Amino acid sequence: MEGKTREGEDKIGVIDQWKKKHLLLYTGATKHPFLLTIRDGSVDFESFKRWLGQDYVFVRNFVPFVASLLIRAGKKDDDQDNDMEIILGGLASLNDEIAWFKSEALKWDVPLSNAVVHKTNQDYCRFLGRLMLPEVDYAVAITAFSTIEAVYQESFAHCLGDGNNTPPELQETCERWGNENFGEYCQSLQKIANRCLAKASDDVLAKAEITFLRVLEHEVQFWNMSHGGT
Ligand code: HMH
Repeated sequence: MEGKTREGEDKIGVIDQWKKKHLLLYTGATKHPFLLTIRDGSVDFESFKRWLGQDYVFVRNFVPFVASLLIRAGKKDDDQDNDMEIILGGLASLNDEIAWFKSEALKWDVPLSNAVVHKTNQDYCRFLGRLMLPEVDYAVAITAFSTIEAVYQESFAHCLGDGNNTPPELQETCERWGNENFGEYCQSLQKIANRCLAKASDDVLAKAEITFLRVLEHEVQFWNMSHGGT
């Protein structure tokens, strides 16, 4: 079925199918015990500070990855779907995010320069680097991008949901990724991914599914690292 649109899969979308199929892992990434402590207020602030310092490093590696997608979106001759505008918006919000990390780190007394980069984080950043290689299909890289953003959106939105007891100091963090605008942006990314995957060959589709799973595993590891310092 090379190059052929997958009939009947358009309604739910490939990404949502994979979320269902791999629900246990998806839930592990989006309702991780670390996030549940932020939600119920029992969070260890040392863990939060560890997350903050490491995530700053991650985001600095994430920017070139997103920039590589912007370049690829600009080269596509069938970009009638505004991929460029959506990815550019993502880069703009990453610009804000880096500034936010810097001011938040000052507040929490977390050193950002010369910080030791945890092995878990290094592995995740290397994974991002590999996704920038020219042989990686746009559909595969966009799937990773969409999933990376969605995990944070769902994780932090859950901390803001009914019955939460999030510490006031962490409210802003949760809103950064849990807010409605960020949710809509994630929906747009998922739409791009679904559109690419609907047109993808079986081979690319299989690679994208593995990449989806790898992202979830890296996200779980990242939370584990923050939570327990493992
Ligand atoms: C580890 N995953 C990680 N950090 C982030 N900032 C995001 C996803 C979302 O941008």
